[in-house]
Amino acid sequence: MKEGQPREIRLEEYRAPGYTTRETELVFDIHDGETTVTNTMRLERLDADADSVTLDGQDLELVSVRLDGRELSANEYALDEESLTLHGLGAGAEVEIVTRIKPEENTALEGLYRSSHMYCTQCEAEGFRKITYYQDRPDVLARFRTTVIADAAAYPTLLSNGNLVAESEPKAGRHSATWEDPFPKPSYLFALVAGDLEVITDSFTTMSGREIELRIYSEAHNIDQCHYAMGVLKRSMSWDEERFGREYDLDIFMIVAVEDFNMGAMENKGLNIFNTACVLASPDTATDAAYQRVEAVVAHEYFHNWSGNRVTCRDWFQLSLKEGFTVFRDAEFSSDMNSRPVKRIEDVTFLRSVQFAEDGGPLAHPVRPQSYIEISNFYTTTIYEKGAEVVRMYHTLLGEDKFRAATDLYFDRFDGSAATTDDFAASMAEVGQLDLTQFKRWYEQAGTPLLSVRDHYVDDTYTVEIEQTCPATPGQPDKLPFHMPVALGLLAEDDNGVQSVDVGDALAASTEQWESRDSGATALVQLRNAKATLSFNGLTSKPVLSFLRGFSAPVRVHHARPDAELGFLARHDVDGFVRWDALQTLWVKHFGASAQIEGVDLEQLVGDVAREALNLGDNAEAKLLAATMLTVPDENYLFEQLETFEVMAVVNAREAMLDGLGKAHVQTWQALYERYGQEGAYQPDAVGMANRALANIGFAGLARALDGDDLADLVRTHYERADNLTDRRAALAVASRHERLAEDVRQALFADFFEKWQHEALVLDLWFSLQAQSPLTDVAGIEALTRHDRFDLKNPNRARSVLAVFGMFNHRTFHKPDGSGYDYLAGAVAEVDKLNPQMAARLATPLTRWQRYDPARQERMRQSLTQLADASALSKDLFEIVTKSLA
Ligand code: B3K
Ligand code: ZN
Repeated sequence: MKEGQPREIRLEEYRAPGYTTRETELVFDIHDGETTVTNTMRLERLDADADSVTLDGQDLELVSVRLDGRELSANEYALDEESLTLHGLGAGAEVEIVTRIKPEENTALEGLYRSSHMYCTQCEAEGFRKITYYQDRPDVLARFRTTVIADAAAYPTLLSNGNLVAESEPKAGRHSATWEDPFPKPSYLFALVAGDLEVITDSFTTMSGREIELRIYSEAHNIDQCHYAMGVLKRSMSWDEERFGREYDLDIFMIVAVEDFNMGAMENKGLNIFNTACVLASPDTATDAAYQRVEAVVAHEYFHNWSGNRVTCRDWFQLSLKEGFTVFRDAEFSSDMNSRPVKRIEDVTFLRSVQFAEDGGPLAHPVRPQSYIEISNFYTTTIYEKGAEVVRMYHTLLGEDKFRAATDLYFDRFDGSAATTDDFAASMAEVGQLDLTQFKRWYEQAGTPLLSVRDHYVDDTYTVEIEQTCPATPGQPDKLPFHMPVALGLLAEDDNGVQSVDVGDALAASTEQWESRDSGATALVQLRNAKATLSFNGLTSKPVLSFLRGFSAPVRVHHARPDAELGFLARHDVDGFVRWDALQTLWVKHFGASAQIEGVDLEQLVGDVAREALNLGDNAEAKLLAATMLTVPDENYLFEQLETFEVMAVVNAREAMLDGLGKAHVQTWQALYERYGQEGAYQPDAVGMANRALANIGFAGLARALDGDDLADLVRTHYERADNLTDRRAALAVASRHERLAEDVRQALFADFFEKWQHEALVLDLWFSLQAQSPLTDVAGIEALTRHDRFDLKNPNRARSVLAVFGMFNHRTFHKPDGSGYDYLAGAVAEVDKLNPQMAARLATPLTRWQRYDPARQERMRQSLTQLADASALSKDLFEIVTKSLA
């Protein structure tokens, strides 16, 4: 530990601040090598007993402190490594603090730092304290006025939050700009940018007729790739008006793209700062997945203007209040823009592969955690994605109209203030007329609940029994039952084909409250008890249960049932999610220990879906759904779904299955490849994406069936005729990992790609990442990638393109039984920790999942973690992750 024994912060210790800051005036005097920050705050007493205030500060050089205009001498305040305490403030005071910082040396990318030729900030959660001494907590909301002064030639663009109120002409080569943000905000939403930037502009007229100026800034070489994001921004603005009644408030909205950024993007008021990976897009530089990421992230950050900025969080334990809600909002937006069932399937895939792993491992924590050492470690899939599932459950329980009324109430009631997840729940309960006391356990108890389902059919009566349990998690050995919505339906087959049973009519007895949805096709059961029983009457044969439609609650399901029922659901259910899910259950069974599937021929089922996909015309939604059905679950998904497994057995069985499928349906793959591979000019829309998805499934299937020159020709041709990165990537992905492809062909393709795209940082990231995840790349190969002269440990995108990708996706090398993969990652994490603790803590994630592997691997993973803990002085970030995962 660099900073002594780390302090644990606990929710129960929350105290409202004794003083607040009403106005904050900042002046940044930027010089190369050093920036001076003058911070003038108007403090106001909130608690009559308070007389002193402790300001947070880290890595700052304190130049001076003034209280009501008088400079204090050093014995008039208390200063330590993390804070500055001032006394005798009375009912209110003006405090002026001058600090000096060195953004050029800031490799942690927190606070004010330099990225390529520009200066930018990242303050959430606790980066503002690296700029000046301040009450760096989200429940202190102030109006900010910010002046930036810098060299006029090197940094012509000077930005901060709010509206531009003054600009100076260059004097002695320096100029300034002053920005004023009328909306009170916590320090984590502060932002500043100074650089030589290009801009594209547009405008949006709000529902009340106000004209908003929209600007996206980037360095000159990226500006052509900002237009797609501008379109997304405008669609997000109008969607938020329609769906949530939320109108934008300032006169200007800006996005700035920066190359060095720890995460995806940041919702600073009126001045969103984006990782280039989440804002740039063009056919040659962004895959379809990247376009979708840009769409989701631009929308997400914009939506934070209300869910996060206008209503913020009282403390960081409430993080999911803004993140879970905003992820729900962006998911709804993406569903409305593209395909609802496919978006749902993608989100559930991610939840099951990543969040379930977290929730079942040593770092499991509730959606509202009880304590933390470093808040940066709590920007997790539990806070974000499980948090979004909790919001989705409110939506399901209340229905769209009441949910909307409840969010209106929440925004009205808490506008301009800092709220809690309890406040959110109270708005939902009030409008929905629901008692949500039990529901709130979703915020308190960690772990993924398990629903064990049993059903039987006797004398025209079909009975479903559901039992819920939740495994123990660190610090929480016993769990109480959750309140959750379970959507289910019944299918029956008769002479006329497959019918949906009217469950509204048939559901005769239930131990739980329920209601009919989808005109009787679905029953929405409110599960509250540990055990529930539902009986359906008047059925002439045993129906097929379609359970957890739309994935109505974030749970695992165990249901011992005939495989044939799963095959039936995969073909016939009305719910796209359940169709996909039934097939996944079969896959998991296939790759599991027993591996015996009866009554369904999986290979044939896949072949049928593929053949049907040939005749879907331009129905983008059906084609995208088919593409998800044709995607065999990846290893991380399987690792999370299987109870016991051996890594290489799963990897090898999966490869064998893909080879088998390739050979079994050669003609169909060929037909898909040809049918959808030549659908005219590139379009980044749903139809274009669906066509590329199916064509590339055809291409990959075909490649599995070929070898020698045929294989080389196929891959080369696909690569050469590609007019977009999605197809080019598909060709390279096959090239990177196909064992039967000649080495010289593989190398020639990668060399050509490098040659052509090395000037596009994000494309080069892909070049690194495809090699890092290839099972053909061993540890020496990973090391060689990190020695490449274009590798850069300080750039998070580049570092992750090798190190994160290696630990997450290169199972063969990472999990090599001798433990060399684990040791390598641990060593790399220690190195990164010296530069960028937040990134180091993230990169360690694959090692923290040790519990799910076999005993020998568990032991080796723990050894690597222990060595990491012992060998170096860890940052607070990494210390927390390593010690908790070893506990
Ligand atoms: N709120 C930011 C995340 C900040 C992470 C700080 N370590 C991005 C987002 O969720 O929108
Ligand atoms: Zn967010």
